[in-house]
Amino acid sequence: MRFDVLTLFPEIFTSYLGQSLLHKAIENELVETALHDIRQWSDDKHGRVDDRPFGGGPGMVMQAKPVVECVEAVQQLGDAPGNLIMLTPTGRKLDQRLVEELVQTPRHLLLCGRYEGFDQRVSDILKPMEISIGDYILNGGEVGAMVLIDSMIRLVPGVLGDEQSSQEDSFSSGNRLLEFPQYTRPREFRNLEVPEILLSGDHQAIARWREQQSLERTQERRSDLL
Ligand code: JCH
Repeated sequence: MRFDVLTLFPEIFTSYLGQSLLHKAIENELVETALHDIRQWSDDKHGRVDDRPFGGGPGMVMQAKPVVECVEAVQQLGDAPGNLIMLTPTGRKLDQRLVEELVQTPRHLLLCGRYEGFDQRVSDILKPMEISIGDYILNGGEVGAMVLIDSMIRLVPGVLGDEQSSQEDSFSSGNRLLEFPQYTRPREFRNLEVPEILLSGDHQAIARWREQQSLERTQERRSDLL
């Protein structure tokens, strides 16, 4: 899986990409990432890529020319142009079903804006897949791009230590229930005991208890999932 990230702030990604799970996946050549600074496609001597909105209003808009030219240059790298994704509050809402769809494609270009977003002609020309990570406004696309990378690499075989765990997650297509509660040592903490059944060694009974907990939690917290 290859990600090309197009952004005005590539340094936002360096700490995240150096994180151990992802770092190992990059070392093992399961994941490849490349950062591209959109400002390098500015033709302005001060490196500006934004301008005031036609029609007036607050804030600035990212200009079409540097963005479109940056995307086209990055598409020329590598063997396939890749799937172009624009992070935007007006896109298709991200959910696990969409994540599972996206991992079927081996290369993605993640286009991150700033200011009040892009000149409409970026979308008109490049026809990107427009994705929102949720109904709230961020200051730019970078956090959304990291959410996309993070949710997708979990599904790349070999990236997680344990192949099963991503399939058993809440929201994976085989599982429509919330996770059951988990416990680890010690058996007692601040007078709170681990449920007796988890210490019983009765694997069938444990599986039934967990299923019941998942159902109750989903009913109470996320009845929209049922
Ligand atoms: C973004 C902004 C006010 C945009 C600029 C680029 C994505 N799910 C999600 N929430 N927010 C984003 C997102 C993605 C890219 C950009 N901004 C800031 C601010 C806007 O209109 C009122 C639009 C936000």
